[in-house]
Amino acid sequence: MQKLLVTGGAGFIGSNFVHHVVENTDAHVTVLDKLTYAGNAASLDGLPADRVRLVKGDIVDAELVDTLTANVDAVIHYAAESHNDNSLHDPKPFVDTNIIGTYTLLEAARRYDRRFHHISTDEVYGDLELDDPERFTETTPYNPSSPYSSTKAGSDLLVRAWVRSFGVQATISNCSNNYGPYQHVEKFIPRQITNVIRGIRPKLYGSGQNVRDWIHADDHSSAVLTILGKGVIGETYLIGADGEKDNRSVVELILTQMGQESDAYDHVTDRAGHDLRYAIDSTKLRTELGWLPAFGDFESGLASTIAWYQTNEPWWASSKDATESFYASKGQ
Ligand code: NAD
Ligand code: TDX
Repeated sequence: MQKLLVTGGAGFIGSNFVHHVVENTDAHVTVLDKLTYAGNAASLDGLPADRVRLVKGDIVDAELVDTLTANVDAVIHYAAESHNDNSLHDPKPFVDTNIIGTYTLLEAARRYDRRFHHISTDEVYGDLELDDPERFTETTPYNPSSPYSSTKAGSDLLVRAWVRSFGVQATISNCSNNYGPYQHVEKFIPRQITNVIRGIRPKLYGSGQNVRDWIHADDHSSAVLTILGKGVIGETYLIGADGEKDNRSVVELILTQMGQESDAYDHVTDRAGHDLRYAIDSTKLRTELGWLPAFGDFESGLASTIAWYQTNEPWWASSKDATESFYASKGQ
């Protein structure tokens, strides 16, 4: 596959994927991105102009999506409204982009018979108890909690139906929480890192016992390339790197790695409907497709992420004040 259309390629995980593709393949990439508050063209700075092209546009624009899809071998669909907290305050953009946008792309993939890979989340499975020995697998029933995760679940089901009903050549991956460079400061890890840089105390929702299963964004990218190359059409693959950590431990690690006291954080209002724990069993991807994560060690991945935010303040500075004003208005 030499020509790829990457939707949401100016966002966090999409831009990491574009960097990964340029570094590890010969493919040419067209990025389709609306450049919402979460998109940033600067995340693609430094990439070769003869290999990466950015088209500003909306995935619900069927005419534009058709034109771009007709000219590539495969569509890798990252674009989404991605933040749970926003979905609790204004769900409509989540329905528009995550459901109607995915529908629009599927119709184009169907029309031009293009390979399609859909990027999704472990949140479609709901949450687990802290002491549950089970982890999510590809057969766990869908049970999403938030407007965000319910629209992602809906988009996954559209993909499955388009494979079965129309023979669209699609695969799906559901990944756990990503961390790494280019993540918007609204999200947990970059919010706390940039808070410490700005002299603001980190903010932990509720008790902080909630567990997330962290994976470096570059490992997510290598998994997606593996699925594009070797994945079986119609199959779903869970992506995870055995990175379970409770939120309080992550905040304490950030503080100590940044030279602060480990308890120098505040507890703030909890998220409504806050999922307790996510945990991924990625055995299928590892045994059937031979994928392995490269970033085994969360602490060193976190240290390099902290260093990235320290040296790239111009990338995030303009979003920081608006993000913190929004959180402050919600008591968070
Ligand atoms: P992000 O919010 O950082 O980026 C989303 C990108 O999509 C932005 O560049 C934005 O401008 C673009 N976009 C939004 N609406 C659009 C539209 N209508 N048309 C075109 N572009 C549009 O999100 P992210 O964290 O990089 O997540 C990317 C994908 O990965 C999403 O599908 C998300 O559900 C999934 N995912 C994220 C995580 C995570 O930890 N962040 C984990 C698993 C899965
Ligand atoms: O300031 C904060 N304090 C805090 O305690 C923020 C922003 C979050 N949290 C908690 C909430 C979660 O338990 O940290 C955890 C992680 O929060 P987010 O970064 O908002 O991620 P999450 O809600 O887990 O969802 C993420 O992973 C799955 C992505 O945003 C989704 O797009 C992806 O599908």
